[in-house]
Amino acid sequence: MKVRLTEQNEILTKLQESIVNLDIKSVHSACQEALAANIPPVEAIEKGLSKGMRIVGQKFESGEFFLSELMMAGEVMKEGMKILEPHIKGGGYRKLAKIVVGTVEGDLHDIGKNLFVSLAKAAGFEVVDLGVDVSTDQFKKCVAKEEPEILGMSTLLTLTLPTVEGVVRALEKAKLRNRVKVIVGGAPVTPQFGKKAKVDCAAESAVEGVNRCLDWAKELT
Ligand code: B1M
Repeated sequence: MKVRLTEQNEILTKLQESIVNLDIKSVHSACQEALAANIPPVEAIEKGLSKGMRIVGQKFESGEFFLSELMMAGEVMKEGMKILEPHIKGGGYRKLAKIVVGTVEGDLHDIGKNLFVSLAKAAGFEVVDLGVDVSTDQFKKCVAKEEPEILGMSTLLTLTLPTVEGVVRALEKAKLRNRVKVIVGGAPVTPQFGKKAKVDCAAESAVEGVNRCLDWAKELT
């Protein structure tokens, strides 16, 4: 058992390092190793790849990495997700509820949002993914048209946090706010921000976010 755990930790470290080293070849092999060692794909993403991304972020902040490295890290992460995501198990499509989701205006980060989408689909939700750089008006119009039970927003930039509050205000103004639960996630999102923005959930991770959506779906039935 001890050996097994050590082996799994080594694979998680390999996943992390493949991101930090911007190494596509090694992310491919480390993801395959993770699957062969029965590491749950979400764990491989959260404890391996995402950890590497946080280190890349720190290197960017300290000036060791530049924008080109940040972009490359995004590509390496996406390669890894391509291998791991099809193995995320769930109940399959059951139309538990409909979720409209997107990354807010001014923000092009989509890896965390895409993870949320994959997990939500695997859990049985119907998902309308609006992509990145979604304007307040697009969110509002889509909520009016699609009538989802849940609206999800992702934001990775401190600068775009106020945009989330703007979307909530726009929903209130259009008398749509009471029709949807609103969930927000992303690196700068905190429970305090969630309260300020008047959202129903400020999720720390995609797993936590989807679990919250599952709780809401149960309340609906
Ligand atoms: Co950018 N970037 N980036 N970047 N980038 C960050 C976010 C940053 C923290 C790096 C840093 O300086 N330390 C910093 C933001 C600082 C801040 O505002 N506080 C930053 C910056 C500054 C920038 C630019 C401004 C750089 C520049 O141009 N000078 C620029 C902005 C472009 C724009 O959006 N307008 C920029 C660009 C980019 C790339 C395009 C090169 C690339 C993104 C590629 C892509 O997404 N397709 C990129 C990357 C890769 C990063 C880091 C390194 C990694 C982000 C990531 O994918 N993480 C990031 C560093 C960091 O986050 N610490 C950084 C992995 C992913 C799984 O995690 O998205 O956080 P994350 O999702 C998590 C949770 O947040 C949560 O679940 C996931 C885990 O389960 N979650 C949700 C997210 N959305 C959710 C939604 C939910 C629920 C949970 O419900 C709906």
